[in-house]
Amino acid sequence: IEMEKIKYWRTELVRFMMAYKFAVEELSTKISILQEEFQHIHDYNPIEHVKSRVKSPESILKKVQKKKLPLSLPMIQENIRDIAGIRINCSFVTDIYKVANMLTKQQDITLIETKDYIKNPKPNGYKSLHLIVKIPIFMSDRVENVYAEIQIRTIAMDFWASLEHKIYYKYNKAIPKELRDGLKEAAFTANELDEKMERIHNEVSELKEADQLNSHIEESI
Ligand code: 0O2
Repeated sequence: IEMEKIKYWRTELVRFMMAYKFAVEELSTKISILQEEFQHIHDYNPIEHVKSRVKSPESILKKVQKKKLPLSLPMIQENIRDIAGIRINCSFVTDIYKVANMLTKQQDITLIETKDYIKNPKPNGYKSLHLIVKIPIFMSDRVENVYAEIQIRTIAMDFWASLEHKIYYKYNKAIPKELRDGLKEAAFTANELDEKMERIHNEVSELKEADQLNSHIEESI
């Protein structure tokens, strides 16, 4: 009987983790399609880089403890919503919202929650757009609707967040004040860079449009 139980649990656990692997794969494919098609139609790619991961069982258990959840698969499935995680880096802030919109309007993606840390940055300076979505995974005998977290940010925001993340863990979650101040200043500088880059990008786009219009006029006369 014990062996039977272990076998059952093993199958269920592997199936549980598989659903998240499939969710990441499904979302990655959706993002690749957007990248390729957008490039073809608009001759421009709003997505610079994509990273994805399935949270490790160790990290899931840590979060279970932190959130004081009972150790049951349905509870984990309902309360830990970032087991499947996708991070998208865009070149410009406006692209972040374009990409978010292109994904959330897809029929099989249900938007559950938006955390806009770009409009409302965290006190430490953290900026990013987080979407909690739900997507169906079609298994052989059932459909699992699983949560996934999509983080969308600029390259500058991502650069900042990865450094802050490293420092946060290096100092065991208690960053000294001078470093915190330094990071806040760096977040401000990253924001300035984002604004400058977007301004230049818009100027170039306007020039390109004017050029196209001019050659169009020249062709027609
Ligand atoms: P890790 O180590 O990256 O996996 P939740 O705990 O997810 O239920 P919460 O904390 O409200 O609820 O979620 P939120 O604010 O959307 O943050 C989720 C993730 O965003 C974090 O995952 C980080 O990856 C990232 N994040 C949020 N705040 C910060 C920040 O101040 N600095 C950095 N560098 N990243 C941040 P985890 O699981 O907390 O951590």
